[in-house]
Amino acid sequence: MSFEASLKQSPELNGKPKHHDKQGPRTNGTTNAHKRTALVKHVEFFDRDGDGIINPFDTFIGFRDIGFGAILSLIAVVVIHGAFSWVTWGWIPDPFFRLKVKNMHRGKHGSDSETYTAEGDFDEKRFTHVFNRYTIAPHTHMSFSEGVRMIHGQRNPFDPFGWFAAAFEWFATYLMLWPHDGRMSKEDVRRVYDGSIFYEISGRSKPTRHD
Ligand SMILES: [Ca+2]
Repeated sequence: MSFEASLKQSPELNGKPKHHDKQGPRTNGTTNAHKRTALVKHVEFFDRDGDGIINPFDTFIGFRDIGFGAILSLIAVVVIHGAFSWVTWGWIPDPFFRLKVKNMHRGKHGSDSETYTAEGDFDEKRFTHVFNRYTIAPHTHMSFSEGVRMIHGQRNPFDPFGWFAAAFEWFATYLMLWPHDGRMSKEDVRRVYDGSIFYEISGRSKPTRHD
């Protein structure tokens, strides 16, 4: 939801985010089996039976559970499974447009905030940097128009898919949170990244999995 290129000009964060600051080196682009990334936790909410696979109906139910209407939930299914099934599934595309949780980091697209690293970890420093850049002091909340400026500012050139995906994720986040004063709190946005807010909104209990 991603939910964000002027930042590329930032001297502090010029180039790729530092992925290995805290977690140590990774050997390749696959998810570490012993550590669930923020991105995995974000999408696990939709994998109701915990088998690591999300089918389109799971996504529909998940969106309904976090407050979206039937039509918007259906649009989300088409967008998410249409865009990401083939990148997460493997060499042969899945005819049922299912998603594999462990490969969701392959769906990371351009023009986003780069708060998720390439491996799907949450980059706290990056998150705060982006949030502070597009919000007014004391940088505790983000308004709708600030979010729009962020999406606009984070665009990579010639990346229409990324533009669309980032806008889709951001608008979905705003719609889900639907803040009464029109301003999303930083903490709520952070909890979207690791999916914890999905459980709160839906009233669903969190599965007992080891972090
Ligand atoms: Ca499943």
